[in-house]
Amino acid sequence: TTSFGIEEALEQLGIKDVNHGTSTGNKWFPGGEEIASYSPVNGELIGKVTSTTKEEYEQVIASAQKAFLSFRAMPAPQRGEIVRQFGNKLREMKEPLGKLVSYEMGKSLQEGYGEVQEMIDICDFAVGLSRQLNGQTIPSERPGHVMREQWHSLGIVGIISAFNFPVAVWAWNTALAWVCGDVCVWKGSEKAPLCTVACQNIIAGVLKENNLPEGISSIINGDYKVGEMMTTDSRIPLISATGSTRMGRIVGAKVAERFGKSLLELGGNNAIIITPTADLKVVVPGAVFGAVGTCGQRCTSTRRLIIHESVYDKVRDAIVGAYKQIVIGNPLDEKNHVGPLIDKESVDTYLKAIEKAKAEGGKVLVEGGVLEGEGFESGCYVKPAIIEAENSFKIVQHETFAPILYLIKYSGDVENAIDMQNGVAQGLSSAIMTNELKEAEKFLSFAGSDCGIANVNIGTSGAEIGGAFGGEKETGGGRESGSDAWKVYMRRQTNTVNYSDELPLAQGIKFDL
Ligand code: UN1
Repeated sequence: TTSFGIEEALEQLGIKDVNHGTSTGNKWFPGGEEIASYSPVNGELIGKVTSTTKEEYEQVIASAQKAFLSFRAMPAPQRGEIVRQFGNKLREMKEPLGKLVSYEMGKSLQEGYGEVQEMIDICDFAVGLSRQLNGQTIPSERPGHVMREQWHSLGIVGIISAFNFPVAVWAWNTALAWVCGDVCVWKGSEKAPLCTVACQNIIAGVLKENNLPEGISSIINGDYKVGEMMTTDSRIPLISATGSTRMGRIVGAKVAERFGKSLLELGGNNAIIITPTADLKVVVPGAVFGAVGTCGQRCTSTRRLIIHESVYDKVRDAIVGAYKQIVIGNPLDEKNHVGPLIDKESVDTYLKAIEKAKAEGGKVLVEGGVLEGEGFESGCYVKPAIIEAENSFKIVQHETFAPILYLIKYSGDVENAIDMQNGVAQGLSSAIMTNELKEAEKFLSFAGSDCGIANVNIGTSGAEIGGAFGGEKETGGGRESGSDAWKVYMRRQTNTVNYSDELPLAQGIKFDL
């Protein structure tokens, strides 16, 4: 731990050996059971976080309900000013927070910094948005009447996030929710609980400097039972949940049962279609970063390459060749491209997936396996694998959160590739590599990719915050981040005002007394 400035980063972020895992801002609650956080980088204990008790949860919600009443009354641009200050604090803390992300979660330091950069970017976006929460005016069919639409603050937003983006997903939700006048309760991943505490420390400073009450930003910690307190709680009008399809299916049903809104950001099974005119200079880095970046643990990770038979051998050889250049090791060391998987359970899932692919007839082109020896003591470092497969294999249809890339051949027209691309249960991200205008436009048309994200000549991962982020089918249908994703954090109200002396009814209905 002493190397790479980790001790220093933990100190700057206010992380202790045992941290309280429940907070309403500047107030912290002692909590119950401890959750230990071990680094997948070296297997060392980083610290512990106490989990939230039922009584503490009740206090958190009471505090959030109270804060909402004053926060929603604050003009939106003033709330934007708070988010602006938050973004500035993140700029100051980019280095320690990026390091903690890398150390606790295992992604490369560059990607750790990139994740904090996404937080900064969404803050900037939200500041501008705080002056643009515009409604529409609508022509009324009745004389002397006006219609308009207003966007009002929604209330408490419950955020459930995953280990793979342990800080950015929180910011995508909170930065928008706060300018919208909502208050947030966040349950971060129990696999990266120190990231949650570090983020809360950062926002707590901003809230204190502005004399804002407790309850605007709260964190809770624990396993799924703590998450369930939120999903079944009708005091929380919106639950934004990022994670597996398995989790989303449960969360979505629980929230729907009480008529809450949910924003679901679930699994992907993202493919790149590589056509005969694809430019290898673009294909290789796009596909390789997509497949091995974050050790294959992004929901946007590239899982499948659908390659035209006429260029198959050439593309395969180039990708296999590029895999030979990949350096695996401590993600804090910037000479390494790929760090560890999050934990041994993930390693197990990865190994099993390779076995399943082989059993179904897959041909291994780049051998996987677990790395051992010096520097790999945590047991979480694996080799990115490439397997030649069929789209119909059960394992190919499944999202394995690990660096396994399936190569699939297509023949004939691009429509055949699009069918394969769409022929999975998930619908998050997709891409086509082509210099043919017609192929690109077909891919982007209504009859093309069925995903929430469809790219041309770039890979499937690494989306900018300015666009709406999310996907269809088993990905859950939610959209967060840019575009008009803010609308889900507000309630829409339609107003009709009569400024005439008569009371004409809509649809021309006569009702004479
Ligand atoms: C995720 O993996 O949960 O597009 C989010 C990307 C990142 C976000 C990924 N901007 O890869």
